[in-house]
Amino acid sequence: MKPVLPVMAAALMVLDPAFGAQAESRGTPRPVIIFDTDIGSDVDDAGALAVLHRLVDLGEVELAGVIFSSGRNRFGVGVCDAINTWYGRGDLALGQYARDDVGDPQNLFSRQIATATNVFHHDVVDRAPDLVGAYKGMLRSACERSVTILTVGHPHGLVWLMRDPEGARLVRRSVLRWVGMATTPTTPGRDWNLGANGTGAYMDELLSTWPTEVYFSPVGETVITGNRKLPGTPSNNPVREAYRLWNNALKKGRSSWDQVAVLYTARPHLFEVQRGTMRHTSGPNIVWKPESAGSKHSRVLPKISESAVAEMIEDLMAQPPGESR
Ligand SMILES: [Ca+2]
Repeated sequence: MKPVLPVMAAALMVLDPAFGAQAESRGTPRPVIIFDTDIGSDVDDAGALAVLHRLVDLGEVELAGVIFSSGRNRFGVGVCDAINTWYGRGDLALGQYARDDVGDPQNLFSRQIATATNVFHHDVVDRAPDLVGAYKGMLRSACERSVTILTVGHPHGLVWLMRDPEGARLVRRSVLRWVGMATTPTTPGRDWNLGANGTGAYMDELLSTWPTEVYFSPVGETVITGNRKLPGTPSNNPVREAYRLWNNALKKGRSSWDQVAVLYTARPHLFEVQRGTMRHTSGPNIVWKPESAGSKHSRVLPKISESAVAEMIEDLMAQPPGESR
């Protein structure tokens, strides 16, 4: 997890000793994000981590650490380390799911990037600490109710965290909200993140025990990014390489579900919030019930056009690391 540019990395360290202690000039606390991803199944996770790092560069969020949630292709954590290193944050805390009951085993870019340590100058290939311990370490360092847990993959790690007595205490103390990328079908439908690849077995427990407000972000399928400005970035940018390897997305572009969820955490004024209830029905299927009284669930929908969202995401994905503008 070594930083590739140690001097730049030191200059970029904007994290306080206690995450969340720093505030923006207008007095609003800067969101402290734990990014939980199933990177590898799709490439929008790579774009989302890029957007997140840029938002840290711009001073809009803090990033406490990265969790890789799939147990079936262990190279995803190495891709996370490569991207963190590209952005000068190669020493960022990492966690990884230790079991293999959840996840997508297919390999489209993870192994290629994770093992190319000579190209991307990272040092984690396929091993990181267990995610429960990693989550607890990040939450211990955080101020009260300062943390946004942002899941852009299967969120079963939150179940394991809540089953751990100290983990549950830390969630109640430190976590402000959970933002999750998930579809919100009004008749029962299959969902990749909350239902598929073994995750459905955890959803009843998670949705009934999770103690904070939850914001589900369903938009992104028709927000196409990765094919306009990202191709102009250096060939040793691991995000560019992920898009090149994933079904030639560097030319074709790819949906941006995960980047839209990131955008909500930093720029909520661009989104409309609708109250409702998410329920797991059976197997990989979930259903969204709008306007449920007393619910802690909401869904977030961009108020600006999809083309404007795509342009904003493409800019953030393609801007060079470390520049504040
Ligand atoms: Ca994802």
